[in-house]
Amino acid sequence: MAAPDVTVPKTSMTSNPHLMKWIEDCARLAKPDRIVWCDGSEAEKERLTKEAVDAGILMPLNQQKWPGCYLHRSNPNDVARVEHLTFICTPNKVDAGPTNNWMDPDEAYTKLANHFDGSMKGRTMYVVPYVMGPIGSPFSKIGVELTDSIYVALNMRIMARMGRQALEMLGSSNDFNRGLHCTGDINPERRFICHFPQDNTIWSFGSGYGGNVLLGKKCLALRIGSYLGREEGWLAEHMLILGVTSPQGETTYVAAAFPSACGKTNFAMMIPPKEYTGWKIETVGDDIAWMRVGPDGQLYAINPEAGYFGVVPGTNNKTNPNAMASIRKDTIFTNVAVTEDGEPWWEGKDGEVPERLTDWQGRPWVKGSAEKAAHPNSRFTAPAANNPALSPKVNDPQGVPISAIIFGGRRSNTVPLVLQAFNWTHGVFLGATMGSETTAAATGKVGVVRRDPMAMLPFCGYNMGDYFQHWLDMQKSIDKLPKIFQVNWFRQDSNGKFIWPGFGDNMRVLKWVLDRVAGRVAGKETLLGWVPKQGDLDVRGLDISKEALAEATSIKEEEWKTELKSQETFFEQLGSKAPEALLLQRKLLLARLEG
Ligand code: OXD
Ligand code: MN
Repeated sequence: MAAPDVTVPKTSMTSNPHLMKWIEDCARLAKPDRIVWCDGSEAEKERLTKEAVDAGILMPLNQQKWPGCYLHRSNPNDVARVEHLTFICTPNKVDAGPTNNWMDPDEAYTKLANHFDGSMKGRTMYVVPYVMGPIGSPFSKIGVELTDSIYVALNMRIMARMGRQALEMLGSSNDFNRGLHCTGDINPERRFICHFPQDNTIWSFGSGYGGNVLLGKKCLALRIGSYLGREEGWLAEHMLILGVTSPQGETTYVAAAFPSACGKTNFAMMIPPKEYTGWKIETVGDDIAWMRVGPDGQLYAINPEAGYFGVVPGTNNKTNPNAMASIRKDTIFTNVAVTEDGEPWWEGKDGEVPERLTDWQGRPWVKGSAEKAAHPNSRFTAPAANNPALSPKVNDPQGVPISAIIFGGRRSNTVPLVLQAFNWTHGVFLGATMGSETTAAATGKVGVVRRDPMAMLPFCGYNMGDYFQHWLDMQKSIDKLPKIFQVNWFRQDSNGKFIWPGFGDNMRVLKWVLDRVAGRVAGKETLLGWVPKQGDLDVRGLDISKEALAEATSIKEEEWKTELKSQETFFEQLGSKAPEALLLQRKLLLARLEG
């Protein structure tokens, strides 16, 4: 093979031979003009930001009102995750399973190498070392992303513990995720997000959108993470983590899975309603939880991320004041609109809709226009440190003990407001049979119900049947099992209006969850699980009629018969990998329904 045109510059940060060799190999393939090590320093951030502004990749927003905030406009064909172009490349197709796209690893490496070949000519390759998880934590994993995107380097600096600290933690070890990303020509025909779990490797080509290119997030922390979790006996989940402290000072930690753009960030940063004076919610994480059994037999969770890559539209001082505070400085906005005064704007922002804006594609926009000014999947990348409700435990290497796990889909019908599983296996069944209406976070039709088990359909890096079995098996190693719940904030009335107010009022449901965890209230047994007894769901001060509450919590047998059919189709797809214990749960429910 020809000698590399560009040599990897020496750095005082590392001389790790495995890392050097891999960077050399990638440079030989992609042929960048320059290679730049990222150290994660403030000075580096300033330098890269200036370069990005000069190149038109970032646009400064109004620096008086939004200090350190910038706007990035992505290519309009590249605004969401591309599930149909995301592949799990395991030697055997069955190991990726029927819910993932699969490519043979040799074929994938060859195909993508053709795209990567010379793809960084004239460009800089940034070496972005990062840690997912607190520094020095036994939960944490190290990754290095090679990217030609300055936007990726700057976002990774917010989303992960990036730079020198990662190389220090890595030392001379060969145990790191190898991520190679090239923006290419942003041609959807040449876009591939390929995972090679057996090599702890990710190759991403042809996109600049966060979920496809910030490789620590969905690719490492969920797809590769879930694969490693099964091998090593832990769980990588699409879950927020929050701590809730009672007026008596007792803190309980809860993890909750919701599909993309279904309010994880809002729930994780929730401010309880005025009836809950003295209660406090603190955010550990808003998107991903890594959970392991601790020495005391409890399940502990960390948030591997260091920032929030959140959906902007709908965020305001009513729905999420803590998110509003989090994005007020040092935030990168992607695909929002801009006011004439250089402020970011989006649908659902506080205040009047401006008469005139520049829309997310840089075009003039006038009030009343049928088109959205901000893209429905426009995003903020904000440092977790900005969050006024940040948990003091966020950097704890041991994580936080999880007492309850909540599964919640976006369902306009069928699924009641809240219920508790009868036991762990039933809880795994509730998670495994979750359905949800699709959102703008992924390309494709919005609002279609699909099965989205544990909100992991797009993120499970191996066979979904094996994943369910892994969840079932975890029971044996956890002495104090978290209680499992299912919620649905999104039920609609016959006029298509949401019945439950959601947002801060979800505290009322969370309070019942806590009461059940602590054994403070009894539940009412139904076909589906335990639900609040009459009067136990606290609706003090809430403007909701008895009838509406009854509708939000109702269980309609006809709807459940349809639901069970859809569950059956899903389980059939998994063939012999569908665990017997879950099939049995479905049969038992069917018997209860028909009994
Ligand atoms: C995300 C997603 O960006 O789930 O978190 O799409
Ligand atoms: Mn997510």
